Amino acid sequence: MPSGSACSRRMLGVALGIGVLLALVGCTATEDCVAPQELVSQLLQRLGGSVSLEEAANPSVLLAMNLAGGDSEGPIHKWLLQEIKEEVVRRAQKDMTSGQVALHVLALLSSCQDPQRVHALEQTLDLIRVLQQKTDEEMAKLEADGIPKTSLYSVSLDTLALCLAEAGGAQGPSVALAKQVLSPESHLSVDTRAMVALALACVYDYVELHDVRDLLREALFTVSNGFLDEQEKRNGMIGNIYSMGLALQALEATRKFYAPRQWDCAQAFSVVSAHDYQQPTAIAQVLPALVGRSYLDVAGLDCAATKDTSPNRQLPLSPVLGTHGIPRAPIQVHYSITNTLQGKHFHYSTSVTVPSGSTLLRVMEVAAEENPEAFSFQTEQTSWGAYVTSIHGLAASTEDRTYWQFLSAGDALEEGVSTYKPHAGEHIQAVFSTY
Ligand code: B12
Repeated sequence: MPSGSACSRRMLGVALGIGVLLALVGCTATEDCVAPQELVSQLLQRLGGSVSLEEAANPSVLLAMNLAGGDSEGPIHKWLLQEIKEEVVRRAQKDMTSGQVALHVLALLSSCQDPQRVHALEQTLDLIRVLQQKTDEEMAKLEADGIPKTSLYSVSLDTLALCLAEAGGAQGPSVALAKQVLSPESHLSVDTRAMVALALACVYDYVELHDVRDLLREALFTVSNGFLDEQEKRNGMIGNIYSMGLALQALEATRKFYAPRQWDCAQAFSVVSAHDYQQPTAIAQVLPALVGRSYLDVAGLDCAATKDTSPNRQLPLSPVLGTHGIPRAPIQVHYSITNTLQGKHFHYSTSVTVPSGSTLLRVMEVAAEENPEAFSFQTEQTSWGAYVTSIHGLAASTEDRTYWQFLSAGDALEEGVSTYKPHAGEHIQAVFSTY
């Protein structure tokens, strides 16, 4: 783990609230970008507490714990690692997307495991081979149709994982990704550009062909300077609060591509530390950046020190925090669903009453209880919470690149339905859209 900078140690001495701590940051961009240990420990603890025996193991969580220096001999680590190995042996070939396979590869590498030989359930799997096959399928579709099978974000994850595992097959996709970020027609999100930058920064160090190196350097220069410009213009913010983790990791990993320009990391850190991240995946994306690391550091972890011992099943279960017994005032939320994209068009509106502090998911459930004909819907559990797959019988499709988008007063929500809490009188729209 990198040693704390002089500035973070100075701040630690001042025992104040976390937000205030970082507001006091007097660090300059020349000092290490490391957040106060207190903030890091709090987020690590929250991450550990999120791990539950009832839910699927989240590879991003294991990856972040390993990068942020959590106790790799602890029961949570061991349980996550064992579950992740079993999960890939069971599911990788059959029903994981390329990006999910890549995330599992990163998690295994960060735990000093060889992804080419994953032993679990009395089987051995070459997960790199699976990743190469799935990446080939993404690339075939990208070359034929101009869009990958899943998303450019996933293709970037694939490229990063292949590169960090020092397996073949990262260079082709890296060239395609570089062209995408340089194309004036492509409007990639901050999250996607950040993941592209991480992948390209890894591949860059292995490439010998001058043309390819030049292309990657130009793409990395463009993405990183774009982030620095946006941070300057928007007072520290790059994208939204949930893209900050990956954007900061990318700025950490691409320093040589924007040098001699400097990064005011203290300004960016003050934005993320003022936010109270709750979702495990959100914490997992921001934590590496807060300890001055990025996913690229998976390759440099000290694996000699790690022993492979059998998993300890005594996982302390996270306490379930409830709000039982606290009466909450009822609020009214307006909710509408619209499809003018596909098949028979429809539009339904309703107003529902829920206790204040309820999630949008609760609003949708009440609407569906009151009028199932119109408002019934389906969700799938993902690492970011409940993803709405279908409303009024109309299902999103990866094939057609359609999804149910959620908006409030015309602006896309920055959180999903199981996290977002509408306020009294708010108008929430679900609109069937393309991406
Ligand atoms: C690609 C992407 C999408 C695609 C996914 C489809 C596809 N085929 O790829 C589309 C465009 C459909 C999408 C939709 C939404 N997204 Co999105 N998405 C991403 C992105 C860029 C990458 C996800 C990914 O591929 N991960 C890698 C794979 C391997 O992991 P995975 O777990 O299998 O990924 C799946 C889930 O993440 C799921 N998913 C994608 N977005 C969201 C959002 C929520 C709330 C949930 C529960 C699931 C989910 O789709 C992925 C592919 O199957 C992330 C960025 C990030 N920082 O993670 C944002 C991100 C996860 N999305 C976000 C949001 C807010 C949304 C929307 C709620 C936006 C809206 N206003 O409607 C909707 C979801 C609405 C719904 N129906 O429930 C936020 C979530 C923040 C939060 N705190 O919850 C992120 C972090 C972007 C951001 N910085 O704001 N998204």
